[in-house]
Amino acid sequence: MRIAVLADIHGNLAAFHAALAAAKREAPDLLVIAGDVVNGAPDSRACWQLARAEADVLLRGNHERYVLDRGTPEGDPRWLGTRFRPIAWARSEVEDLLDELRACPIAVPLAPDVLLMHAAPTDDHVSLYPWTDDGTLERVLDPAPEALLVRAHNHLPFHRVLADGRLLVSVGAVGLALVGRPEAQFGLLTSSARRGWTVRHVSLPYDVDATLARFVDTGYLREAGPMAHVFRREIATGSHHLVPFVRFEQRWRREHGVQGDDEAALERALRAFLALD
Ligand SMILES: [Mn+2]
Repeated sequence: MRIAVLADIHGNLAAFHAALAAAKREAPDLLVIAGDVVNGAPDSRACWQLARAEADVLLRGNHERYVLDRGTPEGDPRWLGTRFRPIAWARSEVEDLLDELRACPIAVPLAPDVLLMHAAPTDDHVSLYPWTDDGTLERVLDPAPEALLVRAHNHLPFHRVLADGRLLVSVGAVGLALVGRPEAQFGLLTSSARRGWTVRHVSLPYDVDATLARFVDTGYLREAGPMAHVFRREIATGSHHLVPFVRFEQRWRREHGVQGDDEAALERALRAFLALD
């Protein structure tokens, strides 16, 4: 059996097209998409519709939750502010598709011995890394008895045999690679009687300029403000910008005595941040 696992598309349609074409060339028995299809790059709607059409199994991730919860009692009221305008954009893209997003699970068994998750069996947001300690892995993954646990979420392709012999596979990101270069990544799982489950982490070039142009052409860059610039730069470089910027901004605000959530302050922080690059 062969399973292609795509995830973390984040509205990046050019990367999604490239990963889909490469995955289909492998003629997998199942093509599955493990969440975070929306938010980041501007094409949340096109990506969601393509995911729904192409995936044998479709999960939602924490970014689908952000979009679903925005402006509802479940949503964090702070998220109505300037820095979360990309989520407002993504929500407006899929406003008539919210029931579809809501209907997707965060984890689902693919076969008797395989569990597909966005991040963890009962949590769409927990971070697991190659260096995460055994105790944390055991606690987070304990509810899952399957021999093969497949997840995404951290945009970092790795796999690891757990202390109890289960195989944990974390696939890379289709649309927001964070390995130091822009590329589309997905995972290819193969089972054989002789070797059991094995994984191949695939990465391939895609039309990055096409995605960067969409930020301008759609009006997203103007509409969603400074945080859209941060996403754009993350895609252009294939490296962490969002989390480092948020940390930088907190420190910068303290040092400059800046209060409030206005766009001008956020833009000044962004200019200061990018000057450090
Ligand atoms: Mn995620």
